[in-house]
Amino acid sequence: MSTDTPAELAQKALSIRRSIIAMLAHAQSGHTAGALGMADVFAVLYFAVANLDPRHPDKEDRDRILLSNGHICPVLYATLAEAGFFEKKDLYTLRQLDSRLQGHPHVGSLPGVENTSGPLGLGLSQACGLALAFQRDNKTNRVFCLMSDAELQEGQVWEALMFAGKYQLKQLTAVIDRNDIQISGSTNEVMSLEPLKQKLESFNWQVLEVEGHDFGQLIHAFHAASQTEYPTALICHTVPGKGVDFMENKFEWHGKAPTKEQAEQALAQLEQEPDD
Ligand SMILES: Cc1ncc(C[n+]2csc(CCOP(=O)(O)OP(=O)(O)O)c2C)c(N)n1
Ligand SMILES: [Mg+2]
Repeated sequence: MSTDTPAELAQKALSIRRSIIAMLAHAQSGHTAGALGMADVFAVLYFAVANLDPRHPDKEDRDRILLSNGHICPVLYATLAEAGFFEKKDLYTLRQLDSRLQGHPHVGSLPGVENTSGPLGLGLSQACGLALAFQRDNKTNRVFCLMSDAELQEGQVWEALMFAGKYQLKQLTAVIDRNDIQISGSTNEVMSLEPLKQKLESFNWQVLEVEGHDFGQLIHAFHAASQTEYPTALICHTVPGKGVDFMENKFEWHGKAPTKEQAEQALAQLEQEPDD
């Protein structure tokens, strides 16, 4: 959308994290850890990488950002509001009956929402379809598919990986939140994914690994993804609950919203300017 500096991106991410806490505390339900953990990746993707225009959310040449792990939609909604796709006050309708901001996103409900998700494992197949269509139409639109790590335990993901490798869907970037948590514990313990990089490479993907809170690394990796003949998997090592000390790296915050008191503590911690 623009070319914000790392310091500006850090400010955007901080604001996104504050919105996530505020909306979840207001709703008193929803998913906190993954949403906070991916705020930096979302800031980079929406504000420094993707071709999008919030005033023209349906413009044809836009890049497509799909959220496959729909449960972290508070970070999607907060980012879209931050970018001006809709008003920030609407964030307080999260999970209300008839709201446009449901607990899992559905396409057509809100400007900027490109796919329906909730059942894990489907988004990469949706993204493959879009990327193949762009390839066949000789269009340059990029397709980004945001995914979680435990989602890779779904068989359909590997069918999509195989498909993208076969058709060399170079416009496709899978952005994997490698936070090593899922509902019931550590992803590595519940069902290990390793060696993940080698597995993805063996499906004919370019695989890049980055620290998911390092704006420079993220910008560089998204650029590298645009320079290859292969689909790219971007493994982002993130800290679930990032920015709030009592939430960080705790799988218990996967699907829990903060109480009013916890939200106040969290917002106090999210006031300082992040180091960059
Ligand atoms: C097909 C399917 N099975 C089960 C679920 C229930 N579920 C929601 S999130 C989740 C896994 C959480 O792990 P991860 O996706 O890594 O999310 P994180 O905690 O890192 O945000 C599960 C099993 C689902 N949404 N879809
Ligand atoms: Mg996870």
